[in-house]
Amino acid sequence: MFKNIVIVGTGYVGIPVAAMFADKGFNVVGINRTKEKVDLINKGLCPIEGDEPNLPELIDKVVKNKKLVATTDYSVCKTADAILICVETPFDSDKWEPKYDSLKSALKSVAENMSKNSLVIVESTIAPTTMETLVKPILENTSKMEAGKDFLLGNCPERVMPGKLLYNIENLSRVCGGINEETRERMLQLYSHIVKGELYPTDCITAEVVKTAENAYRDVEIAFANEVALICEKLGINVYEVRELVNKAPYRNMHLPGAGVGGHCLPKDSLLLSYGVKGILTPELMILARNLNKKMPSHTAGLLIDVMKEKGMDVKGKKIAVCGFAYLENSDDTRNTPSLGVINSLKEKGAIVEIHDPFVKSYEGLEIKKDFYSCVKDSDALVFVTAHSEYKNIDLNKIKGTMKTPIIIDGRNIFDKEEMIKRGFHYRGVGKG
Ligand code: SAJ
Repeated sequence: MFKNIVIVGTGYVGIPVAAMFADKGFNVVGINRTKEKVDLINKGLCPIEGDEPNLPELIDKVVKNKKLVATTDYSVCKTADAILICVETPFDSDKWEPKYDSLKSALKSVAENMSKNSLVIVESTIAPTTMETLVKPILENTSKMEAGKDFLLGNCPERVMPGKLLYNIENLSRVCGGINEETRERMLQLYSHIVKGELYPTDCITAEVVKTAENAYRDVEIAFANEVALICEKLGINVYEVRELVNKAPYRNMHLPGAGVGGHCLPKDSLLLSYGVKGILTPELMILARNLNKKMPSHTAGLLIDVMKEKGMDVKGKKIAVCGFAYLENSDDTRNTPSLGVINSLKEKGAIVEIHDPFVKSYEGLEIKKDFYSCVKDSDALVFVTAHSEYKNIDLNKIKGTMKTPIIIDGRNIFDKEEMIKRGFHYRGVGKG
């Protein structure tokens, strides 16, 4: 039924799914617009950063056995039985619209080359109605073929997470939104080769809403935890104790408050969902939640400014070490990292900010230090924004001895307040009054 598969976009979503289909014996071609990435893959190397268990080995294996090849050339779509589109779909919050440039360009190039009876599937996260109002028209108008008749069209949203790319694709359930019954059947046949999780057939718009809603839901849950954290700060209690006891109640699952919400999904998916009803409905809760989560980095920086004010100090000219730049613990992924918000808030007040992260190599010209204790030396304060495991085992006596002033701001409940005060630190934690 399927022999040749083309994956458009070989990033966090495309490269693991390409390697998995290749490992199942399909002839897979990965299309990427940058020759560097294409060359990397054709050498059997993984084109993405970060620790991805088994992915580098799998890519090496399937490239060696010639089941996976990379190219910049879309003509390979001519012989494709299935074409999966896995390109980025960021959201421009200034213009309040998705940035579909990569998606449009990929769709046009696919349509110029694809053959009759191919199955085209969009795995990228898209706003509801995008399949009907953008994807289908571009494919039909460019290919002069009719979706659902001359070729099949579906939306199967990805559910990957950095650090668990292969695991998530293999084990999580997937929603297969097809334009008609035949498409849904073909999608289930295709994905059953690599997905052990349940495959749920539905229509395209339902699949679009499920994907954006599942992440909007998580963003709202985190925002609720952050709001309770702000309340606890004012009441002088510990939100993490509150959270633990709340979650003793049945059907409760209060999330973790913290220094902010980063990543490639949560910061944009509620905006994509609300964009799907632009002009007909203005969702309130999820936009309020998004705005609250966006304020957490500056709130975390504010905790430092407040504690310095209490000590008669001004953050201006002070050396502040921001610990953790990745958006997620023990990861090097920096997309939409809350740390940038903390750093910019402190720099705006004149602070001299140094950045430490054990995993992140570099970021747009910012120097990211690798040696924690040298970063701490002579600092006026440490601000912990990412809960990297390394931070849980630091030598507190050593850092107290080398810091100029022992101020610690804890954005991820890494430390125990009472313990830190006992050791002579001036300590503030998000959600800890
Ligand atoms: N965060 C909190 N409090 C929480 C959980 C997360 O502040 O209780 C913050 C994290 O520090 C991070 C951000 O939110 O900055 C995102 O964390 P995440 O655990 O949601 O990680 P992501 O962004 O990689 O989320 C992805 C999503 N998966 C997909 O979109 C396919 C999300 O829906 C999943 O729930 C998550 O992976 C996962 O747990 O697998």
